[in-house]
Amino acid sequence: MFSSSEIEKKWQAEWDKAQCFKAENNSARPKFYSLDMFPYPSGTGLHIGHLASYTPGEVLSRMKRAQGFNVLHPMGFDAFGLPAEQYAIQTGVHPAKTTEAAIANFKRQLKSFGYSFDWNREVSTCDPKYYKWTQFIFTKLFEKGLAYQKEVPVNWCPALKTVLANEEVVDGKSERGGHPVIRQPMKQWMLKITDYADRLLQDLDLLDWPERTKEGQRNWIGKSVGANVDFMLENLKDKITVFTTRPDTLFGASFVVLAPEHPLVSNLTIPEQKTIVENYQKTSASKLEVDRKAATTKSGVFTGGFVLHPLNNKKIPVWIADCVLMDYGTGAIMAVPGHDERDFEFAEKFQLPIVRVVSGEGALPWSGEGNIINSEFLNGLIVEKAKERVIAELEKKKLGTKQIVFKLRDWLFSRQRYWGEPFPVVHFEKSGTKMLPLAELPVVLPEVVSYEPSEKGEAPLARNQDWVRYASAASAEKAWRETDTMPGSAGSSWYFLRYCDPNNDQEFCSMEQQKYWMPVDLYVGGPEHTVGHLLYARFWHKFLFDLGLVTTPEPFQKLAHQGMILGADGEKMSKSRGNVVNLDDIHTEYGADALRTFICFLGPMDKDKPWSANGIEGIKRFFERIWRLTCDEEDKAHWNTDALNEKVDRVLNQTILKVTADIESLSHNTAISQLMILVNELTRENCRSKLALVPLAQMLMPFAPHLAEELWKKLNETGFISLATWPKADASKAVTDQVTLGVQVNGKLRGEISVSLTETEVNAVGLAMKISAVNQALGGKPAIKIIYKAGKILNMISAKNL
Ligand code: ANZ
Repeated sequence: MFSSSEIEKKWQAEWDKAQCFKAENNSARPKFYSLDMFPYPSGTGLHIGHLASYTPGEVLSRMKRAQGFNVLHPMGFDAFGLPAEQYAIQTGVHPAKTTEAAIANFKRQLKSFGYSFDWNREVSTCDPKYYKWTQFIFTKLFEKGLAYQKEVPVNWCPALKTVLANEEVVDGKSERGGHPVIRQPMKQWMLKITDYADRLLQDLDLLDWPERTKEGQRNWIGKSVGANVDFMLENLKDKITVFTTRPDTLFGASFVVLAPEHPLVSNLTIPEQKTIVENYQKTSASKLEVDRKAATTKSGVFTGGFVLHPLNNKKIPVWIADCVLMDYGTGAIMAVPGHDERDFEFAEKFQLPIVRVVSGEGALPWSGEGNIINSEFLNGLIVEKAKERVIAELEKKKLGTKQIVFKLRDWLFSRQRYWGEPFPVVHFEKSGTKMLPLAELPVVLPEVVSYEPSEKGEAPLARNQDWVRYASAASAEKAWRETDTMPGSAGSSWYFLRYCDPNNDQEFCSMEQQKYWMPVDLYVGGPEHTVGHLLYARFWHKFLFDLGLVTTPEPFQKLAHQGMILGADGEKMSKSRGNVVNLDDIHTEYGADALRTFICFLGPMDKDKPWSANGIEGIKRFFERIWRLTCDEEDKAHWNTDALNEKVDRVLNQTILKVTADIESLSHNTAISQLMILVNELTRENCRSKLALVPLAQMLMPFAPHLAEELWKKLNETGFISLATWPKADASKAVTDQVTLGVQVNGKLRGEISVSLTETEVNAVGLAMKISAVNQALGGKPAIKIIYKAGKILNMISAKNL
């Protein structure tokens, strides 16, 4: 028997030596760009989830290479991040050191699984040669007005001493570590992703992505079509503008609600209500936005002030409530309790009027279709028509306009951390904030004495005053460098471009290389990146596209997600549950090929699947059977060159067709099942012909490349199986004249027979009678009438039924 550890090492060294997986620039061959989400190189090394993520793209890459494509299958490291920094804070070891060691370990591990990555193109986001270009892209964003600084209430985590993005906060706690997070105003760098909201939404239609992922981005971008409507204050000077998606219900508006931070609150509040209002404002300021959105019980207070309804001038009371968010729409709403559930609850609680303005079968609050009632000139119209009509009227009176609003917020882009890209920014005492020119990039991350932010939340870089003070020959003006760093998602927003041209020191990626390699043909990674990385990368790409710096409007043409590998108990793997599978142990026990193949065989790639030790044993036995077809007990080759019999030839051709199509559609589990059918057939027919064993080994290659190379050798083939031309099926040989025919007795299905399309009636009936259910239904007697059409129908009628 072959020893997996021996053959793994041997072939990995040979592939390396021959540079089998090197992607060629300037090739005349068609390209295939297969991308995986690059890992954060954590100190704990690779786990089985990484394998689940990297194996699908690997299998397809290997087949594409064999099919003659010039395959770009790169790997790199998303190397800035919190764990290395936290470790540095605890131990004083520079994060660059721990990161370097972790990368070396990851690389060794990835290689040990036989992945066909082109390591010549490795990138690491913490490498100054790489982040020079991350900084460059930032300077472009600033030049185009898409990067700006703003005092914003941010999610501040006192324990981590850093600001977190909304996506990094789960239920009011930090995603990493679960520490409490509070709201606090701070000056931050922001990126105007909102300028791209419409295009990010529309271009989703161009992409071959899972529908749920597109839907996730659509909801996150959250486009709402409606109207801004003005309600004048009683002084007739100021006005409150509300945003509503239901202008048709304007006559049902019985009160107006402002966000507690709304600038007109103090204006409207009457002296008697002042203390109540101010206290309410204080409590809501301390709350997180997520909590305000999720609050189940409605709270709010009356300002004592009133506004005028824009169409009938009725007086309407103005309230404040923290369920109205200041940074959505206009920070003010008209409440229509008859047709909005939240407003209904609010009106019931505070005993405010509830008016029905849309007819319909259901009770209030009614959000369905209907005709407008109690609404003057709108009466009788359906909802859609009434929306148009009311907007036209408001526009005429200059009291409202059609309005489109997005949920998407600008991207909070600065962190008060050490281990990230420094900004290419200098603040001049008089002339303001400026970007450094490309010639002064990269701004290399300076050394610091302590990696911890100060108690005030000042970034660690601020402690290296020598570095902070900026001196230039060009100007004597006092100037300071920016001391915040960029978030983790900066470097990962463009790394796929760098792989196309990793050593270019003039440009982040030449147009020539992009024209050939982009867009990515298959991107595989976890669904958890839907509204983070996958949206940010699309935004940067569109921005660069507008500058004429990239060749495609979208970076990732096709996207697939891998499911999770669960513990054997069907639960998520976790240390506390004790159901974690140790990758090193199973690698030693079963080998890389068995692991790769088993991961593919577990089930559909996008589903979560439990680990099973029995299952992987089954894969090992499957390998042994293939080995035995090729070699004898002494591991000597014992194949022949006999012609294939018709049946074997048919199954072989069927297998080539199915495996090729299944790998293409990432249906790897069914491809492996078909290979098992072929192996069964060869075993049953005792077929050891090279004519079948060679294509079998080739189809095994994407899954189990080391074993496949070994078989290739045993079959006396030359070169690498990894590079050999993919087998072609003869489709005419794959068709079978066998059909499965249902057998009916008195019109009721009782069994099935497998017959040729031209089978005679006598033979078909003979076969049918061997089925005991058929025999029983006929009462053990011959049928007295038979309806038979070859390949179509067999119905036998018993005596009683005539
Ligand atoms: C009146 C109305 C009547 C509304 C009705 C809805 C139903 P989406 O679809 O999520 O965009 N709204 C507007 N700005 C808000 C803010 N800053 N904070 C909280 N709620 C806000 O929701 C739009 C609707 O949410 C708007 O339409 C408004 O309530 C409310 F039968 O106006 B509607």
